[in-house]
Amino acid sequence: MRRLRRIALFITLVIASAGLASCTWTGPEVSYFPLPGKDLEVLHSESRSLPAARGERRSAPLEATVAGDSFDPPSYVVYRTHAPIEVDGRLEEAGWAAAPYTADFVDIEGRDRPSPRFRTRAKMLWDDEALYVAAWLEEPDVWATFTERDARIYQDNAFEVFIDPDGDTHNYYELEINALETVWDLIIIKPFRDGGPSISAWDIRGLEASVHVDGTLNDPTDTDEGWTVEMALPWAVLKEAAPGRRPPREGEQWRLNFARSQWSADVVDGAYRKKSDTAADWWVWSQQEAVDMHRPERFGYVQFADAAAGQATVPFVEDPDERIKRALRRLYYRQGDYRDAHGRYAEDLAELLAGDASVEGVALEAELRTTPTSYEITAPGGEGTTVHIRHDGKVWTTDRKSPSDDH
Ligand SMILES: [Ca+2]
Ligand SMILES: [Ca+2]
Ligand SMILES: [Ca+2]
Ligand SMILES: [Ca+2]
Repeated sequence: MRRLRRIALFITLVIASAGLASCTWTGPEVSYFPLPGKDLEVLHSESRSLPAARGERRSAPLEATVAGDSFDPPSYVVYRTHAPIEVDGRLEEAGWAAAPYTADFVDIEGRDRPSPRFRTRAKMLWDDEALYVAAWLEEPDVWATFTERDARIYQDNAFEVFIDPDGDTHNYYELEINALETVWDLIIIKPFRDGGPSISAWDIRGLEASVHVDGTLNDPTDTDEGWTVEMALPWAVLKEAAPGRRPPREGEQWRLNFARSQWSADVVDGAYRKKSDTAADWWVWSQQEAVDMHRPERFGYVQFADAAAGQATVPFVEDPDERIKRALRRLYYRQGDYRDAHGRYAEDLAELLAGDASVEGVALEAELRTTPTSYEITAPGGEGTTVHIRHDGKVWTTDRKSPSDDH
């Protein structure tokens, strides 16, 4: 234990020497946070040395990471619609009326941050053709500027969807839309912390996306109510990175998150002008614990139900392996910090204080295999599975009886 303390102290000193140690830590995982004023880059083009949110700097020694995991992911059961959805931005279909709203969006850094100024909620439905997404964004000043597909839509006020069908944190989709119905769709091969890249040339062929403005667009002379987004994302595209390369089935769960970028604007000569010296607010369905949407392990859970919306109430069922994945994710972050401090990955789980990595009482019996350039940590999951995580963050499950898998 004394040796572990020394290691932790050493890491503390390394962090302190980087000028980061005087900060308060509120999250469960060690990672580097963005530098002030760089939150756009964090969200959309970052390497692992993340810049910090809103001028804050936070970090912590390994010893401080043994606190409980504050991540309490939201879940949503997606029901079927049997009547067609007309994607016109108006949520007038009976299916939408019967579909529940998600919880209200919260600040991207979590519930300890101030509540969003404006309300945002979303709904989902599905049928054999597509996943349907709807959102309501309260907004007194509806404005937008971008008109070209694959522009950096988040630099306007935008609604964003992130989908990781198999939950491995690699190969996930991002879709953004502004009030002019301009979209940016892309696939992220790996989160930027793990090397990326993202590919904007990837398009959701057959995507339908519409906006209805409850008020007036780009007209500051009145006060608007907000805007609604309605979208159809075809399974023909979403299945590409899905388990079995097929649409989901009853009971299956995908990882998904929603976000909203919200900028401040002035009115100059009768038109909106985005404030250039103010960072955006980011409001999300599933909080990310940092100003970084590219932590797919923190997306929410959606479970697909064959029941039609309004016809039944299907309970969400937590997969016990997900808690093991959360514990392994802590070790992944600790390995990254260990490597930053020592120039190599730890070869012994004790060096990562793995005994403190369990999540909510779930026993973690992890094994670590380290090579000079990589590592993989495994742990038994529930019902005969083994859960894996490796140096580039990919996390997956195999059947313990047949260790071969498709990864
Ligand atoms: Ca509609
Ligand atoms: Ca994936
Ligand atoms: Ca694209
Ligand atoms: Ca207006």
